[in-house]
Amino acid sequence: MTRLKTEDICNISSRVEHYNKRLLECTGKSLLGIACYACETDERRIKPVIESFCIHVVPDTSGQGIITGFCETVCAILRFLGFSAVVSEKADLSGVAHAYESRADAFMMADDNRFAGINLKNNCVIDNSRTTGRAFAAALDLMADGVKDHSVLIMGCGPVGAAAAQTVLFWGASVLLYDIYPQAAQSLEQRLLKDSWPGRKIEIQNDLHKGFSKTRLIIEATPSADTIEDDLISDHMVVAAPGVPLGISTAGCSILKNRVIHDKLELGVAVMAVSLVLQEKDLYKREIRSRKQYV
Ligand code: 2YC
Repeated sequence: MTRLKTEDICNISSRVEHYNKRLLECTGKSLLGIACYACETDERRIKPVIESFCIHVVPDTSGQGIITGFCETVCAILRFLGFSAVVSEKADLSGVAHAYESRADAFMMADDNRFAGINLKNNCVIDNSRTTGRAFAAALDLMADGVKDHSVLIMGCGPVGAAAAQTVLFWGASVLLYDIYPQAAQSLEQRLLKDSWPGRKIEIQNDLHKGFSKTRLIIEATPSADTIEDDLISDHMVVAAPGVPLGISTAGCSILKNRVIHDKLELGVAVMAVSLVLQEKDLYKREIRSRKQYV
């Protein structure tokens, strides 16, 4: 998991409107629209609830401590979506206790290992890695006019890539699993094969060049830069890239134009927030069901 730096996130708040417009150009949906699509719900159902849904973003001083601007950026994304969100004046347990005492609907918090949202009414825990994988799978599905019956190359088989793989499988795609550490791809393959995916293939793809020749649909979820070299980028490739740093160069992005989506917080936070509102009953239950098969 890449730890964000202040310079990674310092422009997000001021550019969220601009990013929203880019998402509309690339996918036909807004940040909220993509989040609802990822959660298989409808904006009309969510919008009436959002304004009164209060989320506290609680600073966490443990481990390597506070990332300047992190909580404020998460809060700005939530407010852009229409949520009643605040950065807690208190950190750590004091901030969590304050969220309960002020009857917040949920709180979000990130230490060095996890970034999670917790619904204080039903105790649902929403994990950023899972929501980020789901969010970028949704963005890919929208940019590609549907992943169903296609293969998707999953670059990076960590928690984000795993969630993206599961989501595109849900939506009828086959997956090619690539990781710089073959055992990471093998372990994800084994976990995914515990579910049944009739008519879909789950294959390990050790050779990236071959992977790019097999499919134009890519989830780039690695923590490395320059994983997709410019000369491998074709003008019909579609890339959803949750990996930090972005694995594609500026030149590569100008070849892809509206067929590449990347951000460092926005989409994952948006799906966290919608998932918290949804009470996660259906999605949560389905994930629990499938997670039982993963453990
Ligand atoms: O400011 C704070 O409260 C810090 N404790 C926040 C630490 C976040 C560490 N995690 C990350 O940088 C990112 C997550 C946003 C998702 C993956 N890595």
